Amino acid sequence: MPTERAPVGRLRPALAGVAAATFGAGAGELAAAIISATASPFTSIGGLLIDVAPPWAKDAAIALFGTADKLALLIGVGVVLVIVGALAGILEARHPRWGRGLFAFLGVFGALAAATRANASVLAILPAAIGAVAAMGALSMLLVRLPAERVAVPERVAAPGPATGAAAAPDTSPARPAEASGAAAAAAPNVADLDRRRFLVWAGGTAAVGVLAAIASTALSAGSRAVSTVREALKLPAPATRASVPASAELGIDGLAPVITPNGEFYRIDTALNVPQVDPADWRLRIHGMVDREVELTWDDLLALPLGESVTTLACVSNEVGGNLIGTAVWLGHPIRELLAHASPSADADMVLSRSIDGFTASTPLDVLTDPDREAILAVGMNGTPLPVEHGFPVRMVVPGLYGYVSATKWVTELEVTRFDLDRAYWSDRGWSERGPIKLSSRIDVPRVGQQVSAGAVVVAGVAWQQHTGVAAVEVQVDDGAWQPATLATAISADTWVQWRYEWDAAPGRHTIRVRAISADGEVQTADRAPVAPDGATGLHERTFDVA
Ligand SMILES: Nc1nc2c(c(=O)[nH]1)N[C@H]1C(S)=C(S)[C@@H](COP(=O)(O)O)O[C@H]1N2
Ligand SMILES: [Mo]
Repeated sequence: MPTERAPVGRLRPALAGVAAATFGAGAGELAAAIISATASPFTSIGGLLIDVAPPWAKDAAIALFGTADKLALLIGVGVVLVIVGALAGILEARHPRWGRGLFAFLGVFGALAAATRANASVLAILPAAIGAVAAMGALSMLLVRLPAERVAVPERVAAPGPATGAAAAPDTSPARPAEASGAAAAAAPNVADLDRRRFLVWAGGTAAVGVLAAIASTALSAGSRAVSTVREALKLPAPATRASVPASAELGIDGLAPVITPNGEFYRIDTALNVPQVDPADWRLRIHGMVDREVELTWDDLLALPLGESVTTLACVSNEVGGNLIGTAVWLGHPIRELLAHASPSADADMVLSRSIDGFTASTPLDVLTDPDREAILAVGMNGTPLPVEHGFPVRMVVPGLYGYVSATKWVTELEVTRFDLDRAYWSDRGWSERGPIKLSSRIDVPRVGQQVSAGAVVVAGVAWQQHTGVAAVEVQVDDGAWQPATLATAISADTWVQWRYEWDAAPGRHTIRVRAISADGEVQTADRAPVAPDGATGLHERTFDVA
């Protein structure tokens, strides 16, 4: 039967759909930048995926993309958006309303994702809703502009306007036999070319507006940039007590991790897709739960308390043997035990669940936080500056001896005194141990991987750690020889890593160097390998060199 509904091609409707999706995404991001940065449909969908992803998927993403895993996720969300957009275009061209329905569904999904983010307000559903409506509108608008030759003939004839008025041109095109019937088909070559071009201009323009809106949204979320401005203008009070880093703690060997890690080189682990922006003026810490008195603290309250410097090595439970998810800083802060003493925890409490503005939580044993001999602090400073925004500005926790996931809450806003048998923290819900004391470990930094090693005297060097216990000795093994003592630099304290060096008389050929640490408790670092999950890797770090 001649075209009641002509076969509609797929390419242009798909293009229209992708353009409409881009337009909608741009509108949604722009709305989020104006209404609430945390309601960005893109990042809230990404964030939702991170939170619901099974642990193996996260581990695979980290293995595949390393610390670029978040970027990979956002690109993935973008690719899905393009695919769904194309699908919506094709659907809408065949079954009007189905494509728009798909966009509506996407909008509901985005709104749900935004509404379930930590600290979401009711306004959080707006950007996704606005984005979906924009995409639906753009899709309808583009589909009526689909080029003539692809549209059913009756509709063409019925369509008023200058395009049909130009039907005087004779059909000179043998290339379109399928359309060689009726007045509209006779007009096809010119009109269709014009329509095609017009369609591409509209589709391209729609997509471009979407991209521009997305760019504008990143510029507009500069509201968030205000926090880094506040931070830069900030001057922390002078420390009441200073930490001393003995010169002999630093061996100064090229390629060896410096004993104090510069802020810009400090590793970062975040569950949140965008770095939380907390203005100190709005910051509050609430200590509540199983306590006699609730305590609330403002930024000014905290700065008015005595702030002391302490040097602590922070380590991530996801650090592989030999890995670099570890760093040491001079932290400035106030002991958490003092604040807990004000709150007066009940006798049967055994855990503090700290909570971040981004929804992250950590479960820290109460006795670790109240230990008078351990500098578990609310930190405001890192290596002489206010905390960098990405390291928890304005306030984070630092607890010597525990992996970061159970202790080092950044952007901390709540300490809930509770019990391990009542509450679970973010990572404990995802298969990691509820307690995370740092395991004894050591690493070879020098010679570096791939470095040319010549026969003769070769300096081997690295770091060793077991925070809050301390390292008594480090030993090195060449091939299958006897374990030889390395020389230790001065340890800053038991809460920090210590550098070590070993002079190796290297003979030509292939050799493997292995390192192990012995703790102040007399524990010898085990050679038994354990994976990072659920409570930290074990095994010995080794490197193989071809000595020339
Ligand atoms: N709010 C928040 N705090 C957090 C995390 C997080 O994802 N969000 N990661 C934790 C983990 S797993 C580690 S190892 C340390 C890392 O701190 P850094 O990023 O400053 O090195 O922070 C901890 N605190
Ligand atoms: Mo971590």
